[in-house]
Amino acid sequence: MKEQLSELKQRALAAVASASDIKALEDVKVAFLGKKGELTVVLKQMGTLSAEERPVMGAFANEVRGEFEAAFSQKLTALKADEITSRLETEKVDITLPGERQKLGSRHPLNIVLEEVKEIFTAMGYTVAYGPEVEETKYVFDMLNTFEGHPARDEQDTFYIDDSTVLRTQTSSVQIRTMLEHKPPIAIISPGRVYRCDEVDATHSPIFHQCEGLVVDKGITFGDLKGTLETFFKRLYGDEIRLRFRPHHFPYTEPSAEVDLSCFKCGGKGCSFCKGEGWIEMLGCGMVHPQVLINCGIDPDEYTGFAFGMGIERITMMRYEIDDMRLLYENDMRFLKQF
Ligand code: 2NM
Repeated sequence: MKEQLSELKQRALAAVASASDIKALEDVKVAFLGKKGELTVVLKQMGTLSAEERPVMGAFANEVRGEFEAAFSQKLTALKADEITSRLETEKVDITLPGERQKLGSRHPLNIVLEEVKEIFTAMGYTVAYGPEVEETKYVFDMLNTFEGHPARDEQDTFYIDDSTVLRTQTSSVQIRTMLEHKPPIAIISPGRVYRCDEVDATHSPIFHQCEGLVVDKGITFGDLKGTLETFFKRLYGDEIRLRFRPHHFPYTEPSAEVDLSCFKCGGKGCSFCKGEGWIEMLGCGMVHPQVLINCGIDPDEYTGFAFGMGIERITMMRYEIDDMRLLYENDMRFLKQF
């Protein structure tokens, strides 16, 4: 048995030494020390030995097992180290290669301008108010004094969901909702998306953005409206800009006006951008019609107010000298990267 064990030991150690990877090494262990392993089989034969031989052979067998296990764990450590070395070799990264620059987005020009509009008005004490884009006709038309038969209500001009629901054509419905919910003093702007049945061209889009404003308090006058808009546009476009108020008509304001700005390109002399006029039409405004105040539960003998509405696209196009509105919606990177 001693020779058998010696021979086994030689073979086992040789097998450990020649194992080329961890899997092969584990297989060697199973072949010698597993349940049906060669050494296990020999150890089971111990019972057939005489009482004198048994402890001697037992001690020798344990020595063989000890040597095998020592060789095994040494080889395992070596193979693991080899594996790390070869992974470091094959997976190495060249840290001297130039990095790939992260492409940063930029803000959309409409958002840049809207943020600025909001900043100017909040600095003047206004609150920003929002409301639904799918809106009840009573908030978009009726309460704003825009009754049946008014062209703005026409199916040709407005997207109807049903008889009493529309995609809002202006954000005035937000002003109405605010007046219904809050007592004066009120000073809000209501920016947001609005919808009109228009064909797309260089100056029209069925979806565009508006920012309306509303101030209601005791003793508010047309002079407050003029001063507010003048302050606003000078902060937005610079002190050189001049405003011109022209009489106009809106059902929800009385008196009403349209406001032109002196052309930012020629300063008012007349050029191709302002079509020789020297002025560019910018927004509508007026004193809130007493009936609109009454509709919202506000006493027009006690309170007066002014309101205005402007297109964000128009302000943006003037600000950046953009001559086609479609550029604002096409998301062409060559255009957007400039902002
Ligand atoms: C405009 C022009 C003039 C306006 C009026 C009101 C309200 F609710 F107070 F009656 N909100 N917005 C208004 C006035 C809007 O847009 C061109």
